[in-house]
Amino acid sequence: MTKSALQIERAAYQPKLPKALKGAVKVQEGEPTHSVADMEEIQKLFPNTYGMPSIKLVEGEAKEYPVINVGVILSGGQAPGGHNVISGLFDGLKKLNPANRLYGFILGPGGLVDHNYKELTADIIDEYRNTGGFDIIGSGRTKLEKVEQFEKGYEILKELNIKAVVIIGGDDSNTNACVLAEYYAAKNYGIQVIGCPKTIDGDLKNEMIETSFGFDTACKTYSEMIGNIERDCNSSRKYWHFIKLMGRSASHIALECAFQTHPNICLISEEIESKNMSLDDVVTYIAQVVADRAADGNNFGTVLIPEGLIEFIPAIKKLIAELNDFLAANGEEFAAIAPAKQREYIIGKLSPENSAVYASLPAGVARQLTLDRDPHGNVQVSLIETEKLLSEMVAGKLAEWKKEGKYVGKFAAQHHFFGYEGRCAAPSNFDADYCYSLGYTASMLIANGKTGYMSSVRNTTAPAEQWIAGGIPITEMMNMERRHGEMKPVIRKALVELDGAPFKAFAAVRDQWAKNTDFVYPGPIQYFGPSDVCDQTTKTLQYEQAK
Ligand code: FBP
Repeated sequence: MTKSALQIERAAYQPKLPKALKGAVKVQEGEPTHSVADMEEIQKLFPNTYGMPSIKLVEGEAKEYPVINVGVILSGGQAPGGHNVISGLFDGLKKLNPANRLYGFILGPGGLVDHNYKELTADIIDEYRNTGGFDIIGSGRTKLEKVEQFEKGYEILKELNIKAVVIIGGDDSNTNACVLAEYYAAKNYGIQVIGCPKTIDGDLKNEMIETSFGFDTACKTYSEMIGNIERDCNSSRKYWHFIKLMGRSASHIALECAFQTHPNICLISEEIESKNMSLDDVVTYIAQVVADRAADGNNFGTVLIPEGLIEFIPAIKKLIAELNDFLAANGEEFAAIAPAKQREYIIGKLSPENSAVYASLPAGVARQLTLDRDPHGNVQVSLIETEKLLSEMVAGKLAEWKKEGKYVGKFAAQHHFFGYEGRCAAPSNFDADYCYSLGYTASMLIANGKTGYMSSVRNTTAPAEQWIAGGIPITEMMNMERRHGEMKPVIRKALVELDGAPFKAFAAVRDQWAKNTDFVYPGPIQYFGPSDVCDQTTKTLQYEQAK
């Protein structure tokens, strides 16, 4: 692999570890845990892994550990730092016993089922230290839920004498990890399963999981680009830039990028839902800011739009819920309908209320809502061009206001979607350290015989030395939700909390950002230089931890 000068320098970076992980480690158990909701159902579904205590890793006495083979899987969307989770896991395993071996399953959970794997040796690991991407073994979205899949996986685990599997993934993938851990425990197969919290979306977090890895780097990468756009925008003063940002459901990425760049508008899906706003309300809000700025002579600005917005507009959310159930039951019949007739077909099948909402949507968006779901049953919101939908509707509203004499300005829009641009960026120092620590922690949970746990590293706004490593039972994060038309146990997504410190801080300043041009241009992530430039965590984490 040809490397850039930065990659060569960066390869030598030694990620920081919490103090407790630097030497021999022992487990300190906390109180038994309960699921966040639906306790009875979750306990019934996970009799072997429910109620386990949370775990803290503390300094212990050196001891000998038997040789163990471990498998690792990268699951779901890419997130900066995945390679460091694997290098931390590898280094931890080798420290426990140099004869330990690590196998990577290729292209996600499918690799386990299809027996597609490779051994990850020191030479391979060294090539990937502190790099972005998941290309060391690739990733995939295969959902592990069927007994045949678990059994196929077990065949290869037995063959390779693998006693533990680490699944690096988001909420859906860690749900898979939990189901797999429970199955192998119930069968007494002697296979441990440990999860690691990954996703740029930032929605896999709770009391014990402060942040998912990749959120830090992805937000900094998007913020650099938003800052560049803002500077361009403030230089030519002739465009409104509509910027959609990844984050399937939650608006954490948009909110964090807003803190870093001070756009004129940042929509927060969770607020739109709680205020029961219609699409027209959202359009009116944006158009009003555009009109107010135009009145001050400013025919330019920036709007940040969370990717999942459309699903949070209550009327559209109801429509999607009915569409999900309908398509889960009638997918084949729908697929057989000629594309030109599909809209009409759906209108005829939905309840009157949802049918009316569906009929009111622009054709492109209506079509996108019926496209294939991902393997977890989610609408693929990254395919819906909300940024164009909104800017077209704002243009329409402004044209009406112009006729009525309520608006005197010029409106020209540019569109952007930042998602894939940030998912494989070289990890920031924070993500490099955090991921390495998560992987290293996973090795220690394995060595201590744990299964059904997620690797956890806390106190992350303090210097890495003071981070607290441990494990949280995955069942603690679970509740029951409707998926593919059925109630399923899943990890509860952490959405933006409207009474949380980050949102409140944003709400207090957004009107000033709307009126004034207070753009911030954060520039690129820095890997070498002063600590207050290179080691800053996200503002979201700073607000959350300050409470
Ligand atoms: P994960 O939840 O698996 O981390 O993926 C999140 C994400 O990056 C979303 O932000 C986005 O909506 C989605 O993946 C895109 O999926 P795909 O990579 O399959 O296009």
